[in-house]
Amino acid sequence: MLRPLVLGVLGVLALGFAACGADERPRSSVRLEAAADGSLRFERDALEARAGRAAIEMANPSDIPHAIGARGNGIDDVGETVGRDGTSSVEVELEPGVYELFCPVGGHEQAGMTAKLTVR
Ligand SMILES: [Cu+2]
Repeated sequence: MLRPLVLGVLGVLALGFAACGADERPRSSVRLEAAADGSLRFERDALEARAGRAAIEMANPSDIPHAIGARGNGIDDVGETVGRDGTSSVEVELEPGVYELFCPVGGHEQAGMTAKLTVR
């Protein structure tokens, strides 16, 4: 279970966003949930956030394994896959623009498990 998380952290480091030193803790969190009824979607398909370091967290109330992924503006990162009552998260440095949130579990994104994140 730890490996995807480690890879996610390495991904962030590789992108250079963690290189600023002192202030590496997320300043805000963006929360969403997977559909509770097991359908392949998030509860919301559009979210907004402020620019800055943020934790994007997806709670999974369903029996279907899910994870959170974020891409856009040079970010392409996925959190660990979690089952019922788990939370998948990624830490990212958000800049103004539009990001795509998605579930990287096989076929879920293609089935529509996506959400648009607009950062101002
Ligand atoms: Cu999924």
